Amino acid sequence: MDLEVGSVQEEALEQVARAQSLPELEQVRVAYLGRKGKLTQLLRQMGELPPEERPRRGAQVNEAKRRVEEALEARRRELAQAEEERRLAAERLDVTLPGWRPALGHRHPVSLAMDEILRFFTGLGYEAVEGPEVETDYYNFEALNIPPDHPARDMQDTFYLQGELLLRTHTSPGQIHTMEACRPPVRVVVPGRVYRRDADATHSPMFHQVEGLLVDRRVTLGDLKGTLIAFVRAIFGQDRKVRFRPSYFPFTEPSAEMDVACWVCDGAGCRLCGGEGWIEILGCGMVHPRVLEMVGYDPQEVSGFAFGMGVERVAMLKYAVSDIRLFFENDQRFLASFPAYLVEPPQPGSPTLQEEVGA
Ligand code: 2NL
Repeated sequence: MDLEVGSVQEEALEQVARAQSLPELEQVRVAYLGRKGKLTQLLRQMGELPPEERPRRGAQVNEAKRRVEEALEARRRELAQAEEERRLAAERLDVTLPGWRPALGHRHPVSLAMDEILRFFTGLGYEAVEGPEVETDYYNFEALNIPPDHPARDMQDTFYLQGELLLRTHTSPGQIHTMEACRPPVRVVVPGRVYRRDADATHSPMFHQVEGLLVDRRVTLGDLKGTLIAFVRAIFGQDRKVRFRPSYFPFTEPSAEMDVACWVCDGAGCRLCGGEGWIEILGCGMVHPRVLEMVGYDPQEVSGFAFGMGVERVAMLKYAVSDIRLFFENDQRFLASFPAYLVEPPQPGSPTLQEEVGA
């Protein structure tokens, strides 16, 4: 082989071997095989040779071109494979790592208590109905036989809006709407937000109530007692002692307050019950005849009982929460401590109503 062709070929093969990337390799190809490349030039210069030397020289240059092309192709494959390996290494994923656990929400403790209360009564055949939170003086006070000078009507206790409007102080207006719309028998529970101008560890200006109402022919105080004893025991324990204390509400006569024996000290007196041995759960009574008359019912034909309770109070007692404001601060550490299993759906072996009352 001619010295010149041989050294250009050597040089080209050396540079191919030294190329560290595809662009570098392309530069080498252009330098030897491009239009102005060194091997291309050698072919062009053949015209300057004597005619008898041209075929030999032509064969040598073409052979050199073939080797360089072969080396380029081999190196190109090597570099491409190395690049692919680098890319795969950079994108490597450890599919055996544990995944992210999705953050699940929690039922709010007030919702847990509310659902448990409503489930008891809807299971007995009561219908859950809702009413507006903005009410008139008539539905919130007058229709409930609350006299014009009653302290609850005071500006200090009730949030008044413009004109006759106010924020309801209890959900009773919902029962009045129901009685105006339906003939007896009526069996409803009315859950919802209520508003009172009061704020400390056990009072919030907005809280939740469930009230209940049953009106039919011949409804007695015995019906009230049987229903509410079964309710309180379903919520606070089947073997709890309960008691009724006489009380007063303008919308019921007679009226009573219902207590359950403290489940911490069983009546001996402790911090939960404030040394009393008893914990107040709800207020109740036989619907006042004046209230029945005002919705157009005949008190000689029908009678009824009604009750009301604060849902936050039930939740505080059941879940041992000492400050009502915790329910409204939405601190996730507090809310997440109420797992869904605090409310258990009725089981196939759950006691019947008769068993609950002990009848
Ligand atoms: C309590 C006491 C009570 C009622 C609410 C009621 C409603 C109508 C007629 C008669 Cl439409 N009564 N509701 C009756 C007795 C007590 O609530 O301490 N609530 C937190």
